[in-house]
Amino acid sequence: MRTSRLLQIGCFALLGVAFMSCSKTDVYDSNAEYERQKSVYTSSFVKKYGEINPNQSWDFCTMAPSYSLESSGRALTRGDGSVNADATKGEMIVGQSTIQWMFNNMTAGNNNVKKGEPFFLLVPQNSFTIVPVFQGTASYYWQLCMHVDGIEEDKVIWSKGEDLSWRSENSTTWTSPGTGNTGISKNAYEVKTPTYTFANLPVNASMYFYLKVWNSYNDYKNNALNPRKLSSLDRMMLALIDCPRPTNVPEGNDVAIIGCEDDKSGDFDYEDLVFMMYGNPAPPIKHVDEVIVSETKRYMMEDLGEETPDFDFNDVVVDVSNRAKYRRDYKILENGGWELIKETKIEDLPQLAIVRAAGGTLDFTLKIGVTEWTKSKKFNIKEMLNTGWNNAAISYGKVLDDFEVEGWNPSANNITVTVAGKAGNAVEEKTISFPKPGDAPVIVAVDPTTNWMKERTPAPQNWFVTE
Ligand SMILES: [Ca+2]
Ligand SMILES: [Ca+2]
Ligand SMILES: [Ca+2]
Repeated sequence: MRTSRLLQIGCFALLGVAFMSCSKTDVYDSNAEYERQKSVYTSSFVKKYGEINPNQSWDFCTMAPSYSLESSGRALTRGDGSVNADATKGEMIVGQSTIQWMFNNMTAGNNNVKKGEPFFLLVPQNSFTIVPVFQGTASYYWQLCMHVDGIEEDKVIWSKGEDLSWRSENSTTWTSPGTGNTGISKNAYEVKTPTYTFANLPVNASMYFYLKVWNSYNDYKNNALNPRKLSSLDRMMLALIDCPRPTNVPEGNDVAIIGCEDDKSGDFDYEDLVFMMYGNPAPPIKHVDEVIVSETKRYMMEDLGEETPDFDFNDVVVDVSNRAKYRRDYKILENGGWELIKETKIEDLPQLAIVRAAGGTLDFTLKIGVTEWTKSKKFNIKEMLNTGWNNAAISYGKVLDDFEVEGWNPSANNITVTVAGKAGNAVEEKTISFPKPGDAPVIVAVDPTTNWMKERTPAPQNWFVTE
């Protein structure tokens, strides 16, 4: 009784100010319901992730530029059995002459940036094989990935340390460098390594390699935010095409050696990972004449649809990009190689949004800048899309839908999501905007290299707790 009298008094006192909004009872109730949901959410968040630092920003995105080629627009999926990025795995022993050749051409600690000209490749008609041959000394953890135009999901070819071992000349013991700081020794006489043969990629499609890099193996295991993506399109790799053919690569094959640098501010010796690529012929290596540079934020949201929040942050996942197209001019060298002379912006491209996942069961409308997108216009509201519900596979390259955006300001994060009430209950409808520092996050912004969570799996502790 006492409480309600106090409330009454408060209401009369505020009457002059609050009259306009009080008269619209539906809006008033809706706000009250939203405030209630937010406070439930906040206390659940604090219980799970701990007290919120009042200065904590929920924008973790680095806006690191990422490089891509203009797509031919062919959409090929794994559903088409004749075209896929699956490799046949084998094993090979790489002998000392190849390792020595590599050491001579990519001496550890030598700056080889001049050899690291940007490149992409074309898928040949024949099969070709990728063979890791060397792992340098670095605490970073990485995966070698391949993007092929027309194939939705990028392929992880090989992860650091995987099935790799070496032995010195007079030893019969094979040692694995593992996932940590240890590299392959300079005393390596032979390297025992997996081989990956690709035979079903779309012929003549463009492809490129990149390393996805975490600071440590633990960071990878804990799904740490914002792994770096270092690409052959951005001179983070070098290709040497005159490598002598090792004796156990069949005659008729061309052999290229590709070296990778794992750090944008590193030493550019390109020997952090070295792999061999062979085929008859090997995939042609081309210079990149036009490249699209994107700065992308991945927004991941909770729709506040659950009484007990699950913090899977996959109820809406949308990538929004600023993009521009650049032309690159080269000097063509006598040996057929090339040297990048300059890079010129040709044009700004429209801002682009790609809806990646929608793991909620309430309809919603995204508003990014001035552009709107509503789930029910394209999908069944109840369907949980690309979040691994019922053990379905998540495709992190999937484009559920894409659309041009106007007026997005990445530093203002002017994005909202209006979520319908359960069973269309208008009182429960709410509009969620990007959280202020110190508020419990209903939306977070990350790099597009960060994978979203599987359905009902809470985001890891390390996203929100920094020690
Ligand atoms: Ca290096
Ligand atoms: Ca959720
Ligand atoms: Ca969900």
